[in-house]
Amino acid sequence: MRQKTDTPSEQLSVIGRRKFINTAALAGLTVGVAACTDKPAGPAAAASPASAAGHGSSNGVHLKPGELDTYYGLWSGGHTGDMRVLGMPSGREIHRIPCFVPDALVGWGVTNESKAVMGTKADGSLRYTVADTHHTHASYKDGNYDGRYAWINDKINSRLARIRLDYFVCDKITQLPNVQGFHGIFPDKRDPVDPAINYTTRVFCGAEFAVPLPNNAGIEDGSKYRSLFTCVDAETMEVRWQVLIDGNCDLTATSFDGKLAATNQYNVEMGVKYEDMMSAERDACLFFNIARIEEAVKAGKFKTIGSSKVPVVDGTHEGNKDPKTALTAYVSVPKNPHGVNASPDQKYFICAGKLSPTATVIELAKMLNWFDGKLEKLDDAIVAEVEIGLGPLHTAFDGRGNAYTTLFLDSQVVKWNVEAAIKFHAGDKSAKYVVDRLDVHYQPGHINASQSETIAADGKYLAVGCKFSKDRFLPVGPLHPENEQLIDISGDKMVLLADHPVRGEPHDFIIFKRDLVKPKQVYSLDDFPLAVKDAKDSGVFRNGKKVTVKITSQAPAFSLREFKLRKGDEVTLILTNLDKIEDLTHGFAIPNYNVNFIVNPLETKSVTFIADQPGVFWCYCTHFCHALHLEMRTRMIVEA
Ligand code: RUQ
Ligand code: CUA
Ligand code: CA
Repeated sequence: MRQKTDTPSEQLSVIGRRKFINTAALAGLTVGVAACTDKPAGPAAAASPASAAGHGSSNGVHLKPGELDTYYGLWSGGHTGDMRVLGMPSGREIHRIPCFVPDALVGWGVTNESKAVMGTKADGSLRYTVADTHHTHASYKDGNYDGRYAWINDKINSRLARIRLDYFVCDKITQLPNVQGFHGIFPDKRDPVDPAINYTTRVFCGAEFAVPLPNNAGIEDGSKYRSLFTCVDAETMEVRWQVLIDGNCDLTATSFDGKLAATNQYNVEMGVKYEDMMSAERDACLFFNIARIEEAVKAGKFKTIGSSKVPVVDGTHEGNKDPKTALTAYVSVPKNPHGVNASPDQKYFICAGKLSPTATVIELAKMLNWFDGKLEKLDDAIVAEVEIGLGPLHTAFDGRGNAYTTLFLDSQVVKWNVEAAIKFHAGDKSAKYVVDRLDVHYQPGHINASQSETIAADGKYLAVGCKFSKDRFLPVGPLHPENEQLIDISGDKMVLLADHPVRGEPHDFIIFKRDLVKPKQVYSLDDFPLAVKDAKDSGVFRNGKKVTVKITSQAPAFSLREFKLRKGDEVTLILTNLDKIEDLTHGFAIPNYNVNFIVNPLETKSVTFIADQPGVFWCYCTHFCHALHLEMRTRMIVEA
């Protein structure tokens, strides 16, 4: 069992013993993972759920039939390329929102409407069918979520998708120019200049991999590759501007006043091999002065790269030496940091150390002072750099001054007090900043608390995305699920409440109060330009070889009992679901034509295909809708 440490001094000695930095870090990583394999159940596992009964949480986790959750959770699905919607605290998966990759349930990537969002090649086929989602965050108003949008990234193809939180569907996808390995995202929380804009209007995107600029120039020399930080307009989803930087981007954070965004940098070395990327003792947390960047763009102080029209401003060291005009500031943080998170008291950004056993606390007011020329040394903005354990990755908050950081190598969550850490760093060695430690199972990456990065952080639940589940679930062959663990943080001690196996490979997530979104369950016919508003408008409309089939669904029948086509026709089939009551969804499948999609109440969708196979094809309803669901079909007759 891992030794628990309570006082900062005890903790220092233990960390000292286990300390590994420099070149030992990678070896340490392997040892850390291996050592966990036969780790006995920790104190947390031994604590019975009943011990949480005092907070009422254990009851909350196991909802009675018919009871609803109190929070929504939005989870990125990793390289399944989707977003998951969970009810919390039960952890029940309620929905998957397809965005970047095709989805057979709803026909995402099959219908013309979804293909238009996803992007197609000249021949009409999908441009991409793989994706790797990492981070998801939602739009803000006055420092809390406003229920309009969520965004999610695709690291493989550098795409940003937007999810409408009224219908829980993806409505726009933007591919970022000039970058690869788009990783961190965060919406801004208000405008840096205009006080009337107290809500999200920008989404910031960090590119992790450096590439030649443009990507067909200077291919061999890796030291010349560059990385960019990108701003996307939250409404139009157009790319507004980019910043050319030294080093790379990783995770992203934004301040509550709208003035600052930051990304942690683990590759200030600009290395192309991992040994190079971990050769420096310190990397950086790179700050962006949003108002100044936008002034520079307005003043025309930018260039463009290759065929992209996006303005690119200079955020390099060289171009930003004078604090009073600087667009960027590189704050030094220990070796290969990972997450950067904004504390809900609006005062700090916290960088986790990853290859350093530390967390670094940067005070935002001091950063603004530096940009005003009033802070002598940039690194004086660091108000704490304290040891918390091995492999720190991401940090969540309870709104009571405590931070919760995942320790990948220790397989723990450490709860630490930010103000106490600041005191300790300032020289008060009696300041006990580590409040609690809890073993998790195993190797945690992302972590988030209910309402964590909002001014309404409520300190109730903590979810931890454990990358390895090892022995926690029934074995199902070589591929293990991940283990999303739920922790009660309402008391002084963290209490482990539940394990949930999840299909690979969730990364980031947010958890927010259910009343912050107002989901709609029935569409409006007018939302769809192609809607077939009346069953009487159904029929086959021919224009040479181009044929439009208009059809409606109303349980238990489609408006056309049969429709006739000729071999070689280019067919666009439009289906409107005229059922207008909640939960009455129909499906439409065409055998041998690779077509299946669903239509929700009052929704319209279309598909286009060539009628290249003559014969009779029973198109049938694939979504259970009625006692006569099996009888709900129509005949597509293709004449040779
Ligand atoms: S990163 S495990 Cu892709 Cu979110 Cu930190
Ligand atoms: Cu309509 Cu099943
Ligand atoms: Ca580094």
